[in-house]
Formats: sequence, structure tokens, C-alpha cells
Amino acid sequence: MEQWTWPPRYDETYRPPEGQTHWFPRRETMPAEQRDELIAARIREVMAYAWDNAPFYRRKWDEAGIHPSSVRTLADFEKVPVVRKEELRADQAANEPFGSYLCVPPDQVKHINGTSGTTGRPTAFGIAERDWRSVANAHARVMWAMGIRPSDTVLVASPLSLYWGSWGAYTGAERLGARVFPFGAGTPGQSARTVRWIRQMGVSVFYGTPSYALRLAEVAEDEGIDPASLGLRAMFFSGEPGASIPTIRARITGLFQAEVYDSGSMAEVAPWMHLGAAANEPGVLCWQDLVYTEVCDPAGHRRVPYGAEGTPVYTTLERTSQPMIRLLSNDVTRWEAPSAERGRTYPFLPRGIYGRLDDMFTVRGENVQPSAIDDIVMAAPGYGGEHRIVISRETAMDTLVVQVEYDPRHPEAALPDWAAHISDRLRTVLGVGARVVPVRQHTFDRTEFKARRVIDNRELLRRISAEPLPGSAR
Ligand code: 8LQ
Repeated sequence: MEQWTWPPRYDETYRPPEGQTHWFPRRETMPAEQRDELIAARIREVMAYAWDNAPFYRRKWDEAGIHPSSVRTLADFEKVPVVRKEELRADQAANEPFGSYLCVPPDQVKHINGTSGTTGRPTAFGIAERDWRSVANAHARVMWAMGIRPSDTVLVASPLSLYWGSWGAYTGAERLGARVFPFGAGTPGQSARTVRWIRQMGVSVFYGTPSYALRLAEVAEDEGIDPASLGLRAMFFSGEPGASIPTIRARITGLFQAEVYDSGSMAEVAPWMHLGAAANEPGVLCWQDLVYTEVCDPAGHRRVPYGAEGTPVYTTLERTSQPMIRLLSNDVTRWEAPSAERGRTYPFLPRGIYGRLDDMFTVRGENVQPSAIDDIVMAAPGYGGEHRIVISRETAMDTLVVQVEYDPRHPEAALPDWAAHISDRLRTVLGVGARVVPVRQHTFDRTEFKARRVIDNRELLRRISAEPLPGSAR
């Protein structure tokens, strides 16, 4: 039974017939303009709810001179100020443990997740049972669109601790009626076991990060196992760019001979999988009736026209415990208008999310996203599995060095030409000059989670030059 109510309510016994493509056909295929009208009405309800229950939002909107009743259209909604992650963090520090944007009594929080907190104070997600169920239902629905069915065995191969990504996949697979295998990732020696268990348990669907899939293929090959023989039918990803980056996507499909799906947004924004692709093609759809996504100009936070690049701003339409209303992602993407030809009338991000505003760097006037370098470097025949992007400032100019592992089968004498070829590709495609340095395979650590390939030595330089010299006057 198809539902769309506020607060959300789901029939937990519902499941479409196996052969049906859409979980909720009406919500997924209605004309986009008609959906937008319904979304505007839903936003009013969500904002009124947040106003009544969350001092955080009341204060913020009061200061901006906005009251939920003044937001009548999606055009009005663009004027609502964005929420930054730092604000959430500061609000939680002042209002332990869940912040003053928690809209339910604390005793209704039944699940706790959080950011990993490697930088700054971690943020806690307090999730009421109702929200846990809506996330499960939403994720089941998006996974259904990826072709996942109750007959599948879904391996969750990302950390099963604070990281909400794993739990979203877990609870979605469970709701869909599939068999769930919460194997996790990140424990020493686990990858070799993962490979064996995939075979033994007849796993048909993999969930994790693209970096981890590539790592797993390496481990399988080290054990003499062809990744394609593992029997994976579909692989879906979130957490970092990759599944919609052509070279990475091609490597994964080539290695595993499986369908690849991109998904993911931010952990604050559950259901995070609202961006899951519908067809076996790169890119992701914005499931606007679950989380309303606006691709915005990073300065003014107004929506950019379809076809243009901007940063996603997210509004949860089904969250009752910690609703996110215009949360700024600082990611970078380009969006396209909804088209019925894609089978679902949602806006489309053809290249997925391909970078972050704060990871972007400028070398000699050219803006560069690290994922664009990944795309070129990983396409080189003889690529050895990892690389690092090092930005330095030796004189007044930034320089770019890309250290690339090479396959040991590659003759050493041919390496200078090999490096020159990659360097030429970088210059042709990105317009930046880069020195490419071949390094031995396994020089760099592999990750079981999200890759960190950029080393920005300019930061170090900035810090050193900001410090007073010993003995100098202050
Ligand atoms: N990020 C997340 N998903 C991405 C994708 N598909 N493509 C490119 N970048 C992506 C719980 C979900 O996996 C989402 C998640 O990873 O949440 P986090 O840990 O809060 O990290 C969010 C950031 O990961 C996003 O802002 C993107 O930069 C990236």
C-alpha cells in the first residue's frame, strides 16, 4: 500500500510483487511539477513541526525573520537560511547530548549513531523508532529500484559502529525481505575472510565504499581468486566519489562483473540513500519525496538552473527526531531536470557527487577536483592500485605531484614514458601540469573505508609561516 503522510507512517507488511519495478509507483513516477506542489506542502508541515519542537530552528529562523507560515512555495523556501555542520556541532556541545534540534523527548531516542569525529567534535544522531522505521522503508524502496529482491543475500562491508551508512543498508535490506550479512569492515585481516565468506554464503549483493571494493579485488587476486568468480550480481556504494566516476566504475564492473549503483548523501541526512540510481548507469537520482535536494550556488544558497554545477542542500521530509532543513553539504555536483525516460521523475546527478568544495584546489589558476585526477590516473594501463596527490608550494606557485603505483609486470625501462603519458593526459583533460612519479606497488596503504589521497603540503607551509620565528618580536 502506497503511503505519503506527515508524520510518516508505513505499512510494514507491504512489499511489491517481485516483477514490479517501482516500490511506490505513484510517488516515483508522478509529474515532477505535481510532486513539487506536494513537497512544498510537506515542507510547511516539517517546518511548523521543527518550529514547535526545536529551539535551534526557532532561533535561527527568528533571526532571519522567517516563520514557517511565510514559506508557501518552493521559491519561498530558497530564502530559508542553510544549516552548517559546525552549527549542529556547536548546538550539541551547548545542549548535550543530542542538541536543541532534537524534536522528540530524549527517552524516545532508540538508536544512537554518529560521525566518526576524526576531525573536531563528533556529532551524535539520536534516532527515534519512528525514524528508524521510515529509514528502513525508504532504503528498502531505493534498493528495490537497484533490482535487489528478497532472494538476495546482502553483504554489509563497511564499519558497523557509528557509521550510519552500514546501518541504513542493513535495515533497508532487512525491510526488503533480503538475507542480511552484517560482516563489517576495518578489522585487521578481515578482508581475506570477507572474500571467503562471500563465496561460502552465496552473497549476491555487496555494499561498501568503492575504495573497499577495489581493495577486496586485490586481496582476492592475492589469494588466487578471480573477483568475477565471487558471484556478486550487484554492488551498491556510498561514502565517497567512485561509483559514478567513469574509470573507477569501469574497474569495479570489470573486476567483479557486477552491476554497480551509486548512492549516498550525508549521515545527518538519513535516509542517506535517497540518491540511489535507478538504472544500471552512472549517476544518481534525487528521491525528492524522501529528502528534498536542491543544488545551490555555494555563495547565495539559491538553486542553480538544471544543467549547472553547485552544492547540494538537503531537507529531510520524513525525519521526526532530528529533522535537517536546508543542510549545506559543501559537496560538488551538477544536476539535470527530471525526465520520465529515466523511469522515475526525479532530478538526476549524471556524475554523482564528484567532489567537495573544501577538497578542491587551484594549481596555476585551474580548479581541480581530486576525483578528476583519480579518473585519469586509474585509467592508465599498468596502474598499480593506489596513488597520492601531493600539492606543494615551493616558490610562489603551487605545484602538483602525482605519485602513482605501477604494476610490477610493467617493464621498469618503460616507466619514464608511462609517467609522461599520464602527465600529458592530466594536462590535456584538466589543463594542469603535474609531475607524475612512478612508485612501487603497495607503497601506499589501502583503505577499507573512504580513501584519502590528497596531501596538501601548503597547509604545513602556511602553518610554519604563521608561527613567529624564535626570538622574533611579536
Ligand atoms: N559522499 C557520501 N556519499 C557519496 C557518494 N555517493 N559520492 C560522492 N561522495 C559521497 C552514510 C552515507 O554513506 C553517507 C556518508 O558517507 O555520510 P558521511 O560519513 O557523513 O559523509 C558524507 C560525505 O561523504 C558527503 O558530504 C560526501 O562528501 C561524501
